[in-house]
Amino acid sequence: MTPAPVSVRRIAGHHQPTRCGFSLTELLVASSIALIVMAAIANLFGVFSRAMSQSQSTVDLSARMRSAAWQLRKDLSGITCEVVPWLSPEADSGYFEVIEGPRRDSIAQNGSANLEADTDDTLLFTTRSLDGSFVGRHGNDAIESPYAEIAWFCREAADQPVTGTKLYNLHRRQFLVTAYVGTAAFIGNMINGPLPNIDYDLSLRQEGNRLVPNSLGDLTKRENRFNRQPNFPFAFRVDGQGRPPSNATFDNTPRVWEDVILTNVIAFDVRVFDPEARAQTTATSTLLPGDPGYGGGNAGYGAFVDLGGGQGGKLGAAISQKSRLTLPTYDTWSTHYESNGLDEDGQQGPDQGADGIDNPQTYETSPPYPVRLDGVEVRIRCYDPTAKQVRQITVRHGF
Ligand SMILES: [Ca+2]
Ligand SMILES: [Ca+2]
Ligand SMILES: [Ca+2]
Ligand SMILES: [Ca+2]
Repeated sequence: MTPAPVSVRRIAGHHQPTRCGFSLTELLVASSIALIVMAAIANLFGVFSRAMSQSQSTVDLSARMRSAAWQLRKDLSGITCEVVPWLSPEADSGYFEVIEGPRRDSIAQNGSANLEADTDDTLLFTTRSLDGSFVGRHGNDAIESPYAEIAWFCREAADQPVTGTKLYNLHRRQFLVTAYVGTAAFIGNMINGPLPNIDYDLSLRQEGNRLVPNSLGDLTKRENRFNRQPNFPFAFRVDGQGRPPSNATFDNTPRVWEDVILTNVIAFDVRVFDPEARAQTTATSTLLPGDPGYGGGNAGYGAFVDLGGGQGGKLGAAISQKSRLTLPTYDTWSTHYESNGLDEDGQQGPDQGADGIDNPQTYETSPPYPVRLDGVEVRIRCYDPTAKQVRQITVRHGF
């Protein structure tokens, strides 16, 4: 069998009309469609990149907050002293101090756009490094010590990226406590009084025109600690806004930012554990002293509270007048005020309590709260202007 021949059909004399281009209408429609598609894609990319940068900034902020909290936990774990007043300088055990500024955590939530809460607390203490030594600068050299005096506090940031919410930088100053004794650099031409010297990461006190390195025992005495006023009770120096002054930081120096451990801070709230403070149970929630809406306790005892916050327990009460301090402060204090030959209370001559009878009632000074401290809680809260989110991390430490 032979295959059937393929028949080819030709249309003779008939030509298809040829097209040389598109009509104007077609072009307009096509380019409009292209524009709409491109706009949609661009929009999609915008959404993606916005979401990306938001989640990235959230991740960054969380990581930075975790790292700051880790440092704070490490510092608190190494505290060199028993947190029980009175401490004797001879015991060479350092100190622990909390200063509660007047701002409260509940301030932020009174229907205000400003999320700034308790940003005026200060935490100061001596600590031992649990992994190796602290390293600091001594001129152009590095020095090391297992001990350091540490200060944590906030200062308003110079640049405010958002309007309506005030952001703070959290500073951590670190001064090595070491038996390193004077070179010529320590004599004569050095810092005077409260100005921190940016070339020396040492805890120093001034004696005449000399700067002398502090031991832990020296730091038990309030007058030798970081950033002090010159007279008893040697309060921590603050500026007109109640903040540590800028010269307590590396701001305005070549070492600016070296002491900033966290930015975008809206709360650095230090609280103390008060075994007598009471929770308040309502129909819907349990409120602790310092929470917005707290109106007095009716439930379990024991809570972290603002010092002097008036919540009923010993640590919520007013500070001892004999401490002569004005801000609620917890301090391990020093026994030497009772035997230093100075008349701190201006009554009955110097050291009237040091008559051989160990009775604190007769002493001329007193720790602001003459009770043991069981623990502290620090709430650090940050605002992320990119993601418009607030994050909080809480560090608790028991003594
Ligand atoms: Ca406060
Ligand atoms: Ca507080
Ligand atoms: Ca005295
Ligand atoms: Ca006296």
